[in-house]
Amino acid sequence: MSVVSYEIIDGVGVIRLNNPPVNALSYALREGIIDAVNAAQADASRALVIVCDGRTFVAGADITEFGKPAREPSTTTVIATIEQSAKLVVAAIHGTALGGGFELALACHYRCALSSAKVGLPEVKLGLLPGAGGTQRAPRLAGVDAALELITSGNAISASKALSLNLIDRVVDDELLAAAVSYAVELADAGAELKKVRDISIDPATAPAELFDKWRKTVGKKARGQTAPLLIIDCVAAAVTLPMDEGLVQERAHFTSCVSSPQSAAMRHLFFAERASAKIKGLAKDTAVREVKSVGIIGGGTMGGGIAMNFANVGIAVTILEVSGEALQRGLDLVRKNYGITVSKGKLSEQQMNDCLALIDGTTDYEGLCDVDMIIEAAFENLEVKQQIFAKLDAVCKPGAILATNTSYQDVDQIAAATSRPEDVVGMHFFSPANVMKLLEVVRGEKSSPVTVNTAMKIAKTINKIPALAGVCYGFIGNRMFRNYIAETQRCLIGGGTPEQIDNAMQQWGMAMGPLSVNDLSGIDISYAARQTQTQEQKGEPACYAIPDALVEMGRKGQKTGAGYYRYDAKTRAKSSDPIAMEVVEAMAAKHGVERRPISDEEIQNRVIYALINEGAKILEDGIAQRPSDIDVVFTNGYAFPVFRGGPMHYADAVGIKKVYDSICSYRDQFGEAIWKPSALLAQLASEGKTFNQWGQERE
Ligand code: 3H9
Repeated sequence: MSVVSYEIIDGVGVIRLNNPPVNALSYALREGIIDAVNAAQADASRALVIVCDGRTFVAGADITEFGKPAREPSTTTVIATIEQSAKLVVAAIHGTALGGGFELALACHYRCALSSAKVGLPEVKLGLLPGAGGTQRAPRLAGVDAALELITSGNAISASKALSLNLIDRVVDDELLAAAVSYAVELADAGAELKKVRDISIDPATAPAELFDKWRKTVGKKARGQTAPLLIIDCVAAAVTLPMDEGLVQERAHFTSCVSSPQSAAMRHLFFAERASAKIKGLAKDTAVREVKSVGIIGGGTMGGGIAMNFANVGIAVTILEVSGEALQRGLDLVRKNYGITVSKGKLSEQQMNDCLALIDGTTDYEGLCDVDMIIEAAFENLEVKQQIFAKLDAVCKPGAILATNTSYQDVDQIAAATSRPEDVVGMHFFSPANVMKLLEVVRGEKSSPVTVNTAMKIAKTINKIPALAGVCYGFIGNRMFRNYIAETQRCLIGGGTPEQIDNAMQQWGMAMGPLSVNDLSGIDISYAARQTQTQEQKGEPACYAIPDALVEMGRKGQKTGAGYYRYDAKTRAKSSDPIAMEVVEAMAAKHGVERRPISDEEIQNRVIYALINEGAKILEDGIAQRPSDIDVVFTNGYAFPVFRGGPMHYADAVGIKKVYDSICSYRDQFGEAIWKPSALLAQLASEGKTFNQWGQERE
């Protein structure tokens, strides 16, 4: 079937696009649109409507075509053809008009949308900028400030918001095609002009230099290290000062440089990785998904409360179980407080907050959970405690209820063994703050049934999380790797670095915060407490935890005590370096026989990131992660790994596997095999000249 069809309805030529799943502007669609618009010029139609079949209006350029040789007609040619049509063209938008799709709509003379539709220019999330006129047309319609918000955030906006910004002209509630056709008839009857956005000029007084400076500062902070956002600002500035065609030339030049940049390659990799990670390899197509209409949460602490919010936000009823009425009240109060903060930021209405709160209930009795469809245990991180809880759940929960644990380290199989139905048990590991962080690590136990795992993976999408499937091991994917990241940070610290140097080096590299500042923020005492229950093997070598142990034992638990690796001002929380912390570092180095030496920023960056990569490769060898790209999804969505580096495994591919492997071998020679044992998979790929990506593709 052709991807573009054409018929005349009530005198209006309807160009219908049908390129599943999201009507991406692939070659066939581009060619079809041009042919249809050109052919319609000579027929009896009075005006044209462009409408899409399926779930959405055009969702943008076909991302799979980037990096391949360009093929005419380009999206730019499609857009020029539409804009130059001698017959008036109306875009009829449903679903999401995104990127090149919204740019196509902006080239139409009028735009009509369903009230449920959304529009946006998300290219920045792919390390790109709108390359088909978006940076020139959006500010001409919406003004510079609103356009910069739209394009630098990449977030889609509702039809009503777009209407208020002049980005669309009419919003309708249903019957989109009929409404768009009658809109076109109405415009044709009135002899309406062919409104071309390019003809609008922007009053320079509305776009002073200070406005652009403000945006450069904001974007420089929010998207530190990324190239595209700053180029977007340059393009929008050009829309103010240059004629349209010159602005388009500048936009195209910047777009072209972004498309071929390593940053965009990394972010496009993540786009597909995030979709792949939701798929369970080898799962039979007809595997059922259990319905989840109600959820029980064990534990109303920060984690339990955050998890509860995810479900209430999408209309799923939640019952929180706590050990006492007092603890329960504290938990419910915390949830209320968190919603209140969201309301005060204007991100939620009072009504929406009340609707969510009405869905969250509490109990202190396990019997209160006898009817729920899914239980997520978020209790104290201790195997025995969790086993006791699961034995109780086994006794009260209805058959078929999914029994999930939010454990970050404990053995899911041993937890499942406390029940008579291990097939219903699964790990669902949320990341803190659980109502914000996008990642959900789903842990498949030895006996978890396909239906149980499938349900856990599917519910992730319902609650707007990105799932990644992991097998059972200490720390699963994320924390197993993160332990190596932290351990190497500690080796760099005790071996010669300072907290400032290490944090700056890692921040420069792209991490949102340096590892030691993160530790101060979350509390050094948390991992200290965890270590008290760990075996020596789990703890690793003493040099890796001697410094944090000493700091905690001095009462320096991080920001909450005003001191940790740094000192914090009691009022402003401003951070400053602290000679006492350095005394601890030096004393611990002496105690553990480590000779401190100057260490370069590059060495810190390489050692810390290569430690992650080496462990990631071992995780693949062990079959704990399904694919290399899943590891990238885990790290970028759960650990603030910079998206423009694409995740640890993509980064290894970008650096070159051989180079990473050789460096790891040299660290092994320097620091010993107990710490730096190169992964066998890494060695294999290095000798075969293959990337992780190729290795993963071969196994799909
Ligand atoms: C651009 O437009 C540049 C222009 O400025 C310049 C041009 C010169 N291409 O997300 P889903 C696939 S840049 C190719 O699960 P949903 C996706 O991989 C582009 N494939 O569905 C998945 O495949 P699979 C700017 C695409 O309903 C399947 O479609 N546009 C594209 O949850 C379903 O996707 C964007 O960045 C694409 N553009 O969400 C929008 N989009 O089934 C990107 C999707 O094999 N797309 N696929 O895993 C989206 O944000 C979401 O897909 C959307 C639907 C919201 C549309």
